[in-house]
Amino acid sequence: MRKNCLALLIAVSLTACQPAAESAANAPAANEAAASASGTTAAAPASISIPTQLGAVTLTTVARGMPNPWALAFLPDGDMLVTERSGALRRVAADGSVSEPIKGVPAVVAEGQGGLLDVVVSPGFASDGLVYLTYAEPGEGKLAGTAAARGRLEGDTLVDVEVIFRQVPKTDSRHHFGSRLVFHGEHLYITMGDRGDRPTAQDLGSHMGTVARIFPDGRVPEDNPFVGQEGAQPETWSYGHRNQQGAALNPWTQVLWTHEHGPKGGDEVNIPQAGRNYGWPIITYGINYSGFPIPEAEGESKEGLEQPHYYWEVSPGVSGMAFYAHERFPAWQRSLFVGSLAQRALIRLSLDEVGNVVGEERLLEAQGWRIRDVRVGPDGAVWALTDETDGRLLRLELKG
Ligand SMILES: [Ca+2]
Repeated sequence: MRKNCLALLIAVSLTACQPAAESAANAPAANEAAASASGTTAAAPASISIPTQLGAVTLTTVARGMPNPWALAFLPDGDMLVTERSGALRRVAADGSVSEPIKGVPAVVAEGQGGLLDVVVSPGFASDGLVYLTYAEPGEGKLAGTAAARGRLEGDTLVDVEVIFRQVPKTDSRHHFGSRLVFHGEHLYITMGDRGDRPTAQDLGSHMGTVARIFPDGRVPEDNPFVGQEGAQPETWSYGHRNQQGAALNPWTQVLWTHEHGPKGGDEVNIPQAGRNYGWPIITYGINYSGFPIPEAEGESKEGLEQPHYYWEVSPGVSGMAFYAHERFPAWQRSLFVGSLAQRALIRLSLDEVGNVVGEERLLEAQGWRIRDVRVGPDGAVWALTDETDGRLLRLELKG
């Protein structure tokens, strides 16, 4: 008894030394095997049961110890690829073991919000072995810009790496690099941010604040909306976006959905259509972090500018996006999962049959983790990454 009290006392005093969110994050993990900070790790997966609106969910920490993981992708052999913002691309096995960094990954500017960002595997990966990445690419001096590259994964190395897209111009900002990659038929979408320079989101001569649409080898589709327009970038599909860190193809309509960070308030879900202007910074539901209005803002709506499909008055700080269309958990059908960095939760939006948002639920609030990415795996589970120094790969499975 006395020993138990002493152990409890030590546990409480240790907890008290940590920030509130960290201690909340650590609480359910007390019985987990410790994981090393990097390199090859095989922590025994630890599961807990958490209550949700649709019943209990089994939450498993499959891997941890990855610093600030940014994106994950599933390989046909059951492994996953995970990017870390600092520049490492790792292979994570189903048992949670984490590989050394894969060689051949392009150099990145890992400063501010920059670094190694999204990863997706080619729809034809089984035969072409191609892996696609976005990242903050270094330029001359202090310049950096979002770029996309692809390479063939051979063992623990990316070979024949080629840059397929470069956001122009590069700037010395370390903000709002975006970005996500989404395959759609023969095309590839790339979502970006305004690089913290608001007016550029309205400048068709830059890729700032755009969704780009290219072929996977970097060629520009002739039917892109601004092809042939003088002074416009031909890759641009839509513009007037602020910072897009989430995108996915709606599996029921086969149309691209994206989300973007608002300023203080006004995070949005958009359904970007060819050539349309999504308004930033002319229209917004947010204000500056200073508490003052956005200088360029004229209000919440304006003729010729698109309204968001959905928006949050208080910003969750959205990152990662995944539709749920897998047959394994019917109760999750018609859900759209979105990670929240600022409000430290996994958001589940309920969609009706035409895609309107008819409900919103917050999962993982008790854990208090910043959620950077969310995907639905081939197993029908929902997978997520936490944006922490001791980043976790999570698996969520609905019971019953
Ligand atoms: Ca907008």
